[in-house]
Amino acid sequence: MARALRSDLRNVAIVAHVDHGKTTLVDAMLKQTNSFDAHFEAEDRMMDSNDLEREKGITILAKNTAVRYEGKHATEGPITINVIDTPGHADFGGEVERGLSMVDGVVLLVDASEGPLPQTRFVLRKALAAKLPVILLVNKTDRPDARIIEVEGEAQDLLLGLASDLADEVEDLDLDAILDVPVVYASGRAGAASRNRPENGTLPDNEDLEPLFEAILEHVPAPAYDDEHPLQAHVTNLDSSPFLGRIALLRIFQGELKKGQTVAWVKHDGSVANVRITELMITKALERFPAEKGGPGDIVAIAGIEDITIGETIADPEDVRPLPAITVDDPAISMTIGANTSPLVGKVKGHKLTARMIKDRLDRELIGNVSIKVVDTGRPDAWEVQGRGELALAILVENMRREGFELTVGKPQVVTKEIDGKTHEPYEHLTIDTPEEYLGAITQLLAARKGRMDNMSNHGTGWVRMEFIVPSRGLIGFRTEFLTITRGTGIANAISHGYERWAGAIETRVNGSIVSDRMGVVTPFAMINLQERMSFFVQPTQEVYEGMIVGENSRADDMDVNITKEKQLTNMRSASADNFEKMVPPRQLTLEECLEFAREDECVEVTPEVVRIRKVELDANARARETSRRKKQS
Ligand SMILES: Nc1nc2c(ncn2[C@@H]2O[C@H](COP(=O)(O)OP(=O)(O)OP(=O)(O)O)[C@@H](O)[C@H]2O)c(=O)[nH]1
Ligand SMILES: [Mg+2]
Repeated sequence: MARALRSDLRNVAIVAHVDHGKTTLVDAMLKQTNSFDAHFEAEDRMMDSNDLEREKGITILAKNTAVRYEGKHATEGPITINVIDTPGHADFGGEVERGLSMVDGVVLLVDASEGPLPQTRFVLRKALAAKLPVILLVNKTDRPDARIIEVEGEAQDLLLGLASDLADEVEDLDLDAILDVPVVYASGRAGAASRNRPENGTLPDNEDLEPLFEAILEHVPAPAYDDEHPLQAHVTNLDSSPFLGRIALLRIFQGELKKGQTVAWVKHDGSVANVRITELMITKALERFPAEKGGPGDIVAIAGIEDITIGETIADPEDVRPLPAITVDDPAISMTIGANTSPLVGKVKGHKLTARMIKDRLDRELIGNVSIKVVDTGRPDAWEVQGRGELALAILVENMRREGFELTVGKPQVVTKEIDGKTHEPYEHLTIDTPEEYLGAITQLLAARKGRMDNMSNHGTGWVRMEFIVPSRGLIGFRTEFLTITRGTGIANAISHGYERWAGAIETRVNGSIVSDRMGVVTPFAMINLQERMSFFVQPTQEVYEGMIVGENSRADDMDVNITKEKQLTNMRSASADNFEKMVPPRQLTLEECLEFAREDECVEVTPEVVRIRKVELDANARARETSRRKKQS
């Protein structure tokens, strides 16, 4: 047996905190390697290909692309660089972990103004624990508020800190290599990179990405393999196509995989089945092309195995050697997703309504999404879905809604654990950047949510950075209030901090709900009469039902109102045209805002057309009885 190298190949993942410019950098890498035909119209953030990604402007799924580098540093012929673009938002951390299982090195992007943030730490820790070499890329040097030297220093400190943290956990960690990381300065948007540090707010002194490609070729090792080792490939991602069905993305570690070949498929439960690879594809730029075979180090897509899932192994039937399972961090937030039980269910024809359809859809999600779990609730029409964070779960609901589902979604809750007989709950490490003037208000807000300050630093620019350790529960519904307090200027980022003791009751929303006391249609007359004491979420002419929440009270308690009241008109001409002007425009809540708003006894009705908040118990009398019963108890 002899060790060999695929020197024509490099596998690298781009990792960073959210919005630091990963996907934009990949655009530039694609363009500068002539990955497209002359007539191809390159867009911005090409890898963010699904609808929600484009709308929200963030990456949700890790994706791979391949560029063929033929530039001046490819001295021994062209080199294929497989590039994995990963999401930066902490809720999709599971995607990053999976992305790392495909590569031999990472480019760690850090925004030249924001510096390392919680997710930077998270991804860097994962990369170092997997012993992947790191290239530090200080990005967006063109930002007028760039502070390049400081940010570089902060990144080095982070590396040092993590390396000494990990030294005990990870065997033979190469500390010297970690501390000697190559630094590249870039503006991904301008497609420019250099090894020389630019002045703050300016572009690098070189106008293409050659220095980055050079660093990748030099510091990311070519995939190594053993030339007599039997086939070993890991399923790292899934996709589907209308023609080919389920597609599995594999990283081949050892041996060769050919189209038409029969291989051993090692499933999660340890069982092994022989299957035939009907189709094999390789990625070039944004598309997949049929191919005959793949070798060690290659990332290939295969079709023909309908039930294959992430983390499973494809091996040689004669000599089956399974690869280790891919692990991801445990989910922290859960919510129930079930059939729509509101009186307005199925108003529009053709929606997906049944519990069966919902269960099938959730089961399908489990296959491609390693970071969620589905748990039985004991009810036939609702399931508990657990994920890393609120956003991850909201995205699932949003996707289902677009596919035509009607759902009832419960308030997000935390997933608790019993440790030594005591209840523990998940905590977050929250980093806040804000203008100094809001410091007091934010400290108060977090104290109410049981957060404790861990660190505070003043950039000297009128902005402060505060770090808190806070129960995940305290962050449910946090964002809306935080943005109000900081007038939209504050930036808050959270990342898992593990489990600690249950922090006790947290009061998140001080105002009560306004509940419609009957079914009907909202009238402007009723809204104008009520608006002094409350703010509304509904528009005139919108349909409402008993138990539906139509607004937020200015006091703490809930209030049932008739929002369908008509004005008694004696004279048609005095109709209320003038009144309309007095009407305060209602607040339009997004799905995420609705989920944040809902209290324990409330839930959210989701249909492709509307999102409504409602009481779990719709009947006003039943609710009143329950309230008085609880008052008596306490
Ligand atoms: N000034 C400046 N802005 C940039 C640069 N590169 C990207 N941006 C901007 O930064 C924002 C985020 O860019 P993305 O490429 O989507 O960032 P990302 O890291 O992929 O974000 P996620 O995938 O959601 O984590 C966009 O508005 C870009 O236009 C740069 O070099 N300079
Ligand atoms: Mg992105």
